Amino acid sequence: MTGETMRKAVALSDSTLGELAAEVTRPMYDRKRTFPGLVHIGAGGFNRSHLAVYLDDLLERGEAMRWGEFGVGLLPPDKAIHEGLKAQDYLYSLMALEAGDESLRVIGSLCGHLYAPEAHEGVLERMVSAECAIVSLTVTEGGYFEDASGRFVEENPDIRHDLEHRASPQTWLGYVAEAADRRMKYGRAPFTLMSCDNVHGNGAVARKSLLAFAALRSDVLHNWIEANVAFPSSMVDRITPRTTDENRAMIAEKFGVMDRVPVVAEGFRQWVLEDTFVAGRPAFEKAGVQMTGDVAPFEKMKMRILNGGHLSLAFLGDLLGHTWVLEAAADEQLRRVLIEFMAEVRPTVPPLPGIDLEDYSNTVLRRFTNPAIRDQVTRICSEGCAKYTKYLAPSLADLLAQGRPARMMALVLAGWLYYQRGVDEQGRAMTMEDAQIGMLKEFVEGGCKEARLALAVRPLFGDLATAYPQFVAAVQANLDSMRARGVRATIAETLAKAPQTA
Ligand code: CS2
Repeated sequence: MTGETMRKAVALSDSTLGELAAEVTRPMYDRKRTFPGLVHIGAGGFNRSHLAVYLDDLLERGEAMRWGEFGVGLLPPDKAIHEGLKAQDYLYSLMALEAGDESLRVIGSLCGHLYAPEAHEGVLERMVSAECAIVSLTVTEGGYFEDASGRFVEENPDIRHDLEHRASPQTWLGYVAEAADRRMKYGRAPFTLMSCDNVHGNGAVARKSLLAFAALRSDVLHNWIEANVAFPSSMVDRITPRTTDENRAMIAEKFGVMDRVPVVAEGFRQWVLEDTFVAGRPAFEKAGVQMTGDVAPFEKMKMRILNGGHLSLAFLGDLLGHTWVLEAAADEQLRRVLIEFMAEVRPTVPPLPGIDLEDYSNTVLRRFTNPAIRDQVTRICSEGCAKYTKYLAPSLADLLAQGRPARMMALVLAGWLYYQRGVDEQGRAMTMEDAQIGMLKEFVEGGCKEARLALAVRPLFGDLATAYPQFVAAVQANLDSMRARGVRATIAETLAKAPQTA
């Protein structure tokens, strides 16, 4: 847009909604009449491109004014989100990006937000309030305090802190357990705890962690939660890159909206949700949520093909110098890696009525190559240890147990190991973000040469090193080849051996 046509951006707030350009969608319902029936921990980009949007859809339909969302931030980066939202009457905009079709929608479903480290009691009050019927979570793959064997990591310092400081916790577990304890003592109805994380069996995982934590507080609390709280599992999906200053500038220039905390996402969204709620729920199905009795097969499909597929591009892509997922997916060699990787893991995904897994894979490829979405390769690479465990390890275990080829897995895994050197093929330092990387210490300190040193780390790889020596040898061969001849030559060689998919 040129200087002349550039409009003056309007700072987002309740009182300025009427001044927004006609093309900007905004809440038409009366936000003052919305009640926070749902308290959500982790109102970052994904929550605000997904759950909050479904709630906004329902509010727009006049379906249920009691199902607004009250957001809670636990971590330092949430402070800026809190301040931005507060200054904007908890309004924010969502820019949906599809090639040639960018749209902006102001979302009104947030009724409030608190930055928990500065408002412990306020957060607890919200969760204990009579109107709160659902506490929901987006705390990431690593946020459940369980190791790869599923053990609750009770020695974690944050968990110890929360056991000792019940009224000023740091983790979601501390808050939810204390809120449940107060509800129990006040004789209030329980709530449903709904995990919205991209974790296999997210409801069961949340339940297990919460029960383990509650048991460390008291048997009575543990038993009350076990008997009263429901934990629906779900499969959630919407690619939501990190918001950048460039996005903010585009929203101001193109749509005339000045928003401190906007969210950008692809147009596509999907939510498959188990229908087990104890204290009522919004009519999610009216907003396109697929309510089901068994989410597991949907999760497998999504995590193994889409999230695994993302990883198949990301580490190799970063090594080859790509900044954006789109760029990586358009790189002819990496595109083939992705296609072959998805074909390799497909047989480990159970059939789903009405879904063709090849079509699903093609949609994933199309979504990754959405030219309007600038999704960061570093975002996908971040927290690789947690992601490896959730998105690659389960399909690898099935492939090996079923005696199926795992060539692309060996390449991708070698790529991840080679990536740990921290420099790309041009010798540039890459951005490394992984809270659990200490697990690969021995391998990294040994110069990232010996796959065996990594693959013997049981919390990540279980008994892989002893049970499947041939696979270990294949990873080692890829790693040696990357060191000796570079990443491209190694990919080319593996692709030459892989079955050629369409
Ligand atoms: C990505 C996901 O972080 C990742 O590794 O694969 O965030 C992905 O974009 C979402 O799961 C899409 O729903």
